[in-house]
Amino acid sequence: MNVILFGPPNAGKGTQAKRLVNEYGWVHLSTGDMLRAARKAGTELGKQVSAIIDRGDLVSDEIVIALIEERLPDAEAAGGAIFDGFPRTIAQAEALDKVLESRGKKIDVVIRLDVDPDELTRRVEKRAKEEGRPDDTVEVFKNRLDTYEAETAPLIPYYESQDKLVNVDGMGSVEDVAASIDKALGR
Ligand code: B4P
Repeated sequence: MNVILFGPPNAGKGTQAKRLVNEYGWVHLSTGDMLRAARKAGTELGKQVSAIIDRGDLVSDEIVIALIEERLPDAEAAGGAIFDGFPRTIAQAEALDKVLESRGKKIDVVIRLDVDPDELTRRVEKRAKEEGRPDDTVEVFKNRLDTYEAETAPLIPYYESQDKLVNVDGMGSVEDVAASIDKALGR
């Protein structure tokens, strides 16, 4: 099973991905986590992307596609993957389709978490207190939301045309959203 968790910044993709991975044993492929880990480890890649992440801009397609490709064998061994925060552009989606096809795989379902902008802003403020991520300021969040609308929202018609998009209400509690995702996955 290959599942994409899709939605605006702070919609709860990472929160739900972690739960699905614990429950079903799939591999969690979060490009955000991979980039933050590279920064923490002080690698060349980490240095290259640090300022981009802090501004709330997108890292280049080439970088994130390479990060994902590297982890696909692990996902195949585990019997599935949760793509969290990837793809974020049409170019990333096309590259993912192509690389999966070359391995005899495909995306099965795209879960879109629907959360209104006021709630997204409340979650930024909450996570800023809990985790202190440098990109969790209201100003950076506004840039991230604009970037989402311009670069990532075009993936909605892309996956609709493949008949893979399922909309899930992301406004409820973490447990309610989890139950809706399970239903969408037929679990
Ligand atoms: P990500 O790490 O993907 O960050 P995110 O969109 O903020 O998080 P998410 O939706 O997972 O929210 P979470 O569960 O944490 O990206 C960070 C940066 O990396 C990007 O800006 C970009 O620079 C770069 N990047 C990553 N992928 C890229 C790509 N493919 N291409 C280019 N650049 C890329 O939840 C947020 C908060 O809400 C938490 O505090 C959580 O506790 C809370 N919450 C969750 N669910 C809730 C619920 N139901 N009710 C109340 N609160 C909830």
